[in-house]
Amino acid sequence: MSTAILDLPEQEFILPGTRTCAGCGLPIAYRYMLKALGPKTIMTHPACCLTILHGIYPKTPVAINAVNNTFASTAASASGLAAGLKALGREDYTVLAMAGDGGTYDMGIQALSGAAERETNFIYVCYDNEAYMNTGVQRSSATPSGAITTTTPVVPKRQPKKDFIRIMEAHHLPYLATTCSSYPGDLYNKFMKARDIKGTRFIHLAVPCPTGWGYPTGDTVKIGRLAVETGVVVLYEMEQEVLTLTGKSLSMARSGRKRPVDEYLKLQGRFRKMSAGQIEDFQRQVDERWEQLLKRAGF
Ligand SMILES: Cc1ncc(C[n+]2csc(CCOP(=O)(O)OP(=O)(O)O)c2C)c(N)n1
Ligand code: SF4
Ligand SMILES: [Mg+2]
Repeated sequence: MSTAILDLPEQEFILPGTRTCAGCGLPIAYRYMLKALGPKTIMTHPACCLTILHGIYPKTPVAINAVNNTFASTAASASGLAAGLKALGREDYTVLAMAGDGGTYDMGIQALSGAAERETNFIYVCYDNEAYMNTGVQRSSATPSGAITTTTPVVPKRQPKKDFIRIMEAHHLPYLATTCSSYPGDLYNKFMKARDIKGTRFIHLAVPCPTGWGYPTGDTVKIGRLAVETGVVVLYEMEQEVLTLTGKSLSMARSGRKRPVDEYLKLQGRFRKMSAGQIEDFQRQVDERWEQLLKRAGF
């Protein structure tokens, strides 16, 4: 069961006044993540919208220690932090590495893969807003097919989203989970669990982005919920490689009810050029993945 909002710790680690766009899904998620991980957290991140959230040195709204690293080196930086804490006998601290989809699916994959295979002790979070948002919405390998970006401006992206979660699964991690900023209780539970496990823990965090996705800033929570309710994003976790559906995805599996993807696509400007055939294809891909996950979760 997801933790109820009223049962979450009251201590805040993000103070009012971040520099993200109005309606951004990222600070919502980050707020609950840090409530779960607590003050004994050292984080490292490359250039991305999270850097914007962290602010300009020497001022920051974030009340934990943070390292700003270079793009391809988030996991290498986290490996260094983990080794340093071990040498100092301070393994009571959690090392959190966090990067966007561009900084993970594309540029960070090599360092992350190496560290994960060596079972290096950190939590790695890929927050996925499905494009290089910070530099003006360029396509990444996480951008779904059918989306318009500034580098796919006329003809929407043709290639499907890279299945990065399956790539991370292939590393035999002690803990892997997916979550979404629209479900703070689900998100909180998963970070609490990840905090108490050793080795490389990987969390894929879906965060809607009004600026890059083209929807009104007040609809971020609704869009994230629709992503899950249509099966575009599936909430699950894997402990020692055993897959369990969680939260809304679990209740959808039990009820057998899933909304059509069109309800999610039609609310976002980035999908406005999709043809009926492309929407059908998108639906088919979502259905296939959903069926595979149901099977693996024992439904
Ligand atoms: C090596 C390198 N290339 C390019 C950049 C420019 N850059 C800064 S942020 C960014 C976008 C990052 O995209 P993503 O990782 O998806 O995070 P988001 O901005 O979407 O939050 C880019 C391309 C950089 N800082 N370093
Ligand atoms: S571009 Fe998107 S992800 Fe980045 S701060 Fe703005 S709303 Fe958030
Ligand atoms: Mg991104």
